[in-house]
Order: sequence, then C-alpha cells, then structure tokens
Amino acid sequence: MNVPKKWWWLVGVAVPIVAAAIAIVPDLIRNGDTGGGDTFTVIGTQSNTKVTFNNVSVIVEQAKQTGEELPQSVVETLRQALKLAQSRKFDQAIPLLESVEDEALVPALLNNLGAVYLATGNQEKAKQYFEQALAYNPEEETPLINLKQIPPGPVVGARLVNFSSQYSDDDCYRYQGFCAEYILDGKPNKGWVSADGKFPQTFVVELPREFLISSFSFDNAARGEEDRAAKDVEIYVSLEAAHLGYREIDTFTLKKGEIAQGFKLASSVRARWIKLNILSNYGNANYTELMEFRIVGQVR
Ligand SMILES: [Ca+2]
Repeated sequence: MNVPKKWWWLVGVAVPIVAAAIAIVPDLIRNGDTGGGDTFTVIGTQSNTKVTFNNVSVIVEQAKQTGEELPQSVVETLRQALKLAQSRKFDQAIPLLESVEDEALVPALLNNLGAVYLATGNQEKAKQYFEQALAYNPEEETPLINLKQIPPGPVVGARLVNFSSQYSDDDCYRYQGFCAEYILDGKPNKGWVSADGKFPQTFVVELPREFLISSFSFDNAARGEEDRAAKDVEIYVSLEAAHLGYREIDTFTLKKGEIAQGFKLASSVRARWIKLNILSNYGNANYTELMEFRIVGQVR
C-alpha cells in the first residue's frame, strides 16, 4: 500500500472500522432490505406466529437454476410484495404474490405465499403452500422453519399408500365415493366402501414428514345402509417405513352416523406412517364404510 506518511494513522483507525461495518451490514440487509440477505422474519397479525420470508434474491436465483430469467416487472412486484409483508400489510401482499405465482413458481415463492397466509391466520392454506414448496425441494429450509411454528392442526399432504380392499376397483371411481383414497379427501359424504365383509380392513397413510400426532377424527356416516359404518378401530404408527416398524397407539369405538368424531391421545406420538385397522362394523355382513380419517398434529 502506497500511503503518504502523514495519512498512516488513518489506516490504523479506518481498517478496523471498515471491518466492523462489513460484519454488521449483512444483518442490516437481512432485517431491513428485502433485496439482500436470504430471509427475514416478521410476526403475524392474526396469531403471534413468527413467519419467515425468502428474499427476492433467493426467488430470482431459484428461477435461474431452473433456466428462467425473471422479467424485471416480476422482480419489481416481488420486491413490492415483500416490502408490504415487512410492514405487516399481509393482505395487500397476497394478491401481488399470487399475481406472479405462475411466472416465478419456485419453492422460495411458494414459501412466501404460505408465509403471508400464515401471518393472516389461514393455517390450512399456509400449510398447503409450505408442503408444495417442500414437494419441489424436500431440503428447502424456510418452509420447514415455518411449518414448525404452526400449532397442532389437521395434517396436510397425507396420502394413502396401501389398503386392504375397496368396492370393485373399476367401479370405485364411477360411484364417486367408494374408493379407499376418499378417506383422506376432506369430504364427510365421500369415502370408502370395502370389497367384502371381512375384518380387519387396513389402511396405511404416509405423512409428508415426521409429525407429532395429538389426535384423530373420523367421519362415519355411511352412504349405504347405516350398519355398514365402521365400529372398532385400532391405530399403529411407524417411523421406519410404510411396511414395518409399527407399534400400537390406541383403540377407539366409532359411533355410527356421526361426523367429526374426535379422539385425543393421552400423549402425543411421533409418526411418519400411520396404520388404521378397522376391526368391526355395526352388523352389515357384506360391506363396511368409513368416510373420512383426519390426523391432527404438528411438524417436528
Ligand atoms: Ca372423505
């Protein structure tokens, strides 16, 4: 460094100051400018949940990785939306983010959509977006951070991976409500009818990730004769795989003809796979029915 002698003192003073400033700046960016840093966090309006947003730069970068250069207008809209989110004007941020959803369909944007919905108290919609982001990339950190903030509620993204029987495989779709997968479709009047009168009837449900399960709920108003309604059920959970590692958790007796029958566990259990065995029905010799099986828990 060629510094005139009379300025040498300045090097000793200025260098540490500059070094300290460099150390502080990333934090300032993270907290204050939606253009830089990876994430920023705000407190929701409806709940006191902390929600974490991805910054515009992350969305731009993820789009680039998929071979897409986001148009300047999209980047500008994103920037505006995130500034609104930072000032907790979430309701105004939602339409802006949704307006660019198709053009910037990357995990970081899906996370931000989930985050604005979570901030306004719409946990169901928030969970759908976070799960969608994680479906694109299971390693994506921000949606997972957000999911862990959400108190126990219906698990979103559970899917049926195995079942013992369903009313004639070809006909189950035609009759709109006889297929096994309809026990997870959220509709109390659409569900499963067995292929026969045998027991047990078994369902294996895979959760999108590990959850801490606190309760279950059943819709059990049969569409056919009311004595087809499921009666005694038992529940197993596994952390290993869909086909092994199960331990029994609890048994319940369902009422016939009732929807939203809740059963709370004495203590929450960790689970990635859940096996539901139906052991009996209300007397029908040929068929058994169950309309909905809801799993309530929180991401660990
Ligand atoms: Ca259903």
